[in-house]
Amino acid sequence: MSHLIEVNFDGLVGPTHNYAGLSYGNVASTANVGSTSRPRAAALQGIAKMRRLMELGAAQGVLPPQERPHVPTLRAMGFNGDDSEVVESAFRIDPVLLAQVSSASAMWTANAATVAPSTDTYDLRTHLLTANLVSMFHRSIEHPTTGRVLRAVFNNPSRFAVHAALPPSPATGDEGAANHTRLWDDQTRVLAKTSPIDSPAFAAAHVFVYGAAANDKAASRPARFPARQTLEASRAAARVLAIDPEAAHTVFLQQNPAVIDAGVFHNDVIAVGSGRVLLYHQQAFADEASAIDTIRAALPALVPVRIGADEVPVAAAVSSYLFNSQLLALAPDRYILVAPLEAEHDPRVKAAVDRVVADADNPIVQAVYLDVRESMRNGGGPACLRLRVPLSEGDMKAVNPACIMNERRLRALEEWVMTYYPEELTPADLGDPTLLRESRDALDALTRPSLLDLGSIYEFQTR
Ligand code: SUG
Repeated sequence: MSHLIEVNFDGLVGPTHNYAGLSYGNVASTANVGSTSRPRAAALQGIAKMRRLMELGAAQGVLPPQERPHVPTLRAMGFNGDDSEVVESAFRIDPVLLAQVSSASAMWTANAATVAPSTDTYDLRTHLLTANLVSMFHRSIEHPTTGRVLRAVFNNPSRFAVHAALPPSPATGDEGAANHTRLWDDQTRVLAKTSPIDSPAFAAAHVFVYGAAANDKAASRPARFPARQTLEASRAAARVLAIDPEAAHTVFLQQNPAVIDAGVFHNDVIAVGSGRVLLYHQQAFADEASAIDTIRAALPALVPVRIGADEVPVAAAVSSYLFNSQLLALAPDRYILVAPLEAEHDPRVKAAVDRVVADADNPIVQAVYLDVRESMRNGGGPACLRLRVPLSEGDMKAVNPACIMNERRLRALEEWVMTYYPEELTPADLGDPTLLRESRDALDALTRPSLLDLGSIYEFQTR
């Protein structure tokens, strides 16, 4: 049994949550472009999800939204005047740019960073690598603030190393934990590592899944949609996280290029793993048999749970987001799958989940379905909304306590949402400087000691 507690840090949906069709290759984002969004409902759905996870026995943290519209980016793109003028003229002259700097995309914290816990690293610290998200402009502007947020939450450098994003380039696209799965044998008691000079002693496997090897021009790659995670970035991530990329417990697997072209823009849209279980679709990997063999060599206790293409076609996996579920390894014989409502509503998908829950050869004993519809309409399911950070008891004490949730804090966040969030947003609303002012008021209140106690993490707070 591991002595780590896995804390899910969910991203709070921001007040400018909208559907701008910004993510080419993300089917839901493209399909819902221009429709009216409901930021208040979106944020409340996110908070209700956190409450439900806590009821199931999971530890829950939170990460704040980002300043949107992001005026510093508009200025860098040549818009001048006071902040209201900057927003108004961007709306008139380049509404696509304004939409890009207005997205609440930081809510999908599975893309915020990649994490290696203190048991697995050379220096006994928890390492977090901020993701550069270079493949989509609207997401590439997140990482400087994300870095400040992570430093304000994991604010003890003797326990946590928060790394700046990898240098941005087409060959170094890094999308964070959405393409990284840590598996461990939860049936074995693991002793804490005591010396920083030991090799990482923990019996955990780190599975990095990449879309393409960018520098190998002969390698296979998707034909239609971008491969957002590169092998080069995954290997660099392992080095930065202080786990050995050459060691047997660190594996790099190629995603099946055909499923990227079918709308699987991250591995967490086609596979989810936790503890010793990997739930995956038959077509998730470029080479299924060798992928499973490689992971088993890294973690002999592996329990692969395979969903066949005849049971759930890839298109149904994408529309239902079955694999974007959270898999909670609550005890060696008690795993719970937390899936989006859309998975319950597709009869084939629901039947596959029922089959997995009934099967005695895996420890998944229950499925819970959640309504995160506002996020789903932009291609973000339950697993996208959370960053997993496994923490020892000592690490846990070093985390900014205001960001660890309890019922009182959830209620305070709900009140805050009700005070500041618009009920509805249309594309035209993004050009209204009132939205900018109200969003800043909301974020300023959120960073205060009475809520998340983060200090000044936004540019508007330090200018
Ligand atoms: O990067 N959607 C996000 C969804 C991220 C989901 N995350 C994981 N699978 N881990 C993206 O494509 C859409 C925004 C818009 O179109 O308005 C967007 O950014």
